[in-house]
Amino acid sequence: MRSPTLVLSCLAALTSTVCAAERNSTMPFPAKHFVDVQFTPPEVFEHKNLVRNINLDKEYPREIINAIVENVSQEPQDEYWIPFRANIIDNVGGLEVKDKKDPSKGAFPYEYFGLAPEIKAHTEWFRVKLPTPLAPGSQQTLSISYSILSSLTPVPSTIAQTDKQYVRFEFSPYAPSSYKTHRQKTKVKFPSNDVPDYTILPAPNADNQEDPQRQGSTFTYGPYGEVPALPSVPIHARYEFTKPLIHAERLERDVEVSHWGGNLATEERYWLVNRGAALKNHFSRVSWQMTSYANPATSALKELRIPLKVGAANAYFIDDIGNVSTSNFRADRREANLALRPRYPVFGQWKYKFRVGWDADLSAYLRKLKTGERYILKIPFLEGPSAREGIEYKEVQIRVILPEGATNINFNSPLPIVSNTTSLHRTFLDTKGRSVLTINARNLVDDLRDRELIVTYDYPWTAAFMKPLGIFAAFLSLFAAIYVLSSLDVSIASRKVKR
Ligand SMILES: *[C@@H]1O[C@H](CO)[C@@H](O)[C@H](O)[C@H]1NC(C)=O
Ligand SMILES: *[C@@H]1O[C@H](CO)[C@@H](O)[C@H](O)[C@H]1NC(C)=O
Ligand SMILES: *[C@@H]1O[C@H](CO)[C@@H](O)[C@H](O)[C@H]1NC(C)=O
Ligand SMILES: CC(=O)N[C@H]1CO[C@H](CO)[C@@H](O)[C@@H]1O
Repeated sequence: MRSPTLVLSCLAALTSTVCAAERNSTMPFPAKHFVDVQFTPPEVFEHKNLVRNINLDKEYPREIINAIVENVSQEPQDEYWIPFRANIIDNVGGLEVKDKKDPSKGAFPYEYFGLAPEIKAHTEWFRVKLPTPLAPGSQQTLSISYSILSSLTPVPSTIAQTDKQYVRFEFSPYAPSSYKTHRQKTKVKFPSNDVPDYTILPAPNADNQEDPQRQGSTFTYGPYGEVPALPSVPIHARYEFTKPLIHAERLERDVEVSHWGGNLATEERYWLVNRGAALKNHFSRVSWQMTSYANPATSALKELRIPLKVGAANAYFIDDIGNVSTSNFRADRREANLALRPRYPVFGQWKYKFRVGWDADLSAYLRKLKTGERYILKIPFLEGPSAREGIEYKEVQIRVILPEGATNINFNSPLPIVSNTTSLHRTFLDTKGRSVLTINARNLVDDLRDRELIVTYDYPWTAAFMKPLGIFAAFLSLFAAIYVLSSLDVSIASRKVKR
């Protein structure tokens, strides 16, 4: 059985948005500061040395840049600008800038700067605020990491059912930089040695060798000597990636807290698309079944595994047709794993829409503060599937549905968010309605699934009685109505008898 409150709210009305699985695609865009067309960041820094690693194991290339930054101006500086091509910046996810030598300081805050949409921009920026200004002449080593979503294109764009899939990735041999860089190199780690096509630069690297240098599945572009700010040299590589490119256009995640039932109910609704190469011919189930025993690499999505926290129970998996029985939920004292097998393998360009849900013991997530009536709720920001090939999320909406009477709601997000609202959500038998914290985020990846969202709120003990009282009142009026109706019936019947 699901939590009593969720069942009630689902029964309540088909209009209830807790249960409605309709997609609402309008998503607020991250706040952008507008700059002038001629704008370029002041060149107050230089990179003394820079090493950039691009990892292509997953469907979203992950980049880590380690740069020794020096202030070459006369003043202390605390604004570090990172440029991206305008068509890429919208797909940059999970950007984090830290002090490489002191990661405990945490990620530095940043803001997005660009041109008005009607101007065709070439470059836009993130402006990172350093917590302590860098004194003139002094150095700091920054570690900049991010993923680029939707950046792999299958080439060829159509393949046969059992073919290998190849993808093309466009990048630059130079790190994105608003500043002069004295020495740098870019290491690209491919998922395998099967890289049939890649750019060989016309000039040798700074060590007078061919550029790039190949070593197994790792290619090194550079080292390079001095490179000016905002370098632009597009290069590409095409490599084997016979795995699905799982892209969630949207994820809606509802987490409902029920003090009364001691339950934490989660429901997640997914709109997935496989961005891989389309099938050249019709899908053949016979050939699929014949080859599936050998479990060959495939560009189709066969299964999604969701590792849940120990204690998860009552899992369900429903798609457009209904309950999907080919799923498997294994839960014991050590693990809780939900394996979702869609009804059909999801090949390139196919979509799959479904929802999953489960219950958990609230006490594992909620703590009451010693003083007052304040509670702390710690839940994963993202809890969906974990896949070796990666899963990317364009739009994510998280709704934390708190009990009726919860007030003074605050939260601490482990990831940058786009917007947040707190509103009242009324369901069946609610008197005032429950407080709902809604958080919108974009460009997330499954790598970030262990981050914790912390929500704090006041919940006076009197509020806990509102619910049973409300139900009591509702039943009372229901009985009163039945009584009135039945007495009406009696009178009609008795009149009939008289005739
Ligand atoms: C969809 O978004 C619009 C605009 O933000 C809002 O008015 C509407 O209520 C939303 N619909 C649902 C089902 O959430
Ligand atoms: C859905 O499937 C599960 C597991 O097979 C089953 O226990 C449950 O009763 C089914 N629910 C519905 C509504 O068919
Ligand atoms: C949440 O929204 C409010 C109002 O729009 C805003 O002031 C606040 O900074 C937001 N919080 C976060 C963490 O973004
Ligand atoms: C005021 C000051 O010390 N500025 C220094 C900033 O950094 C450059 C390069 O190291 C020095 O040449 C400046 O003297």
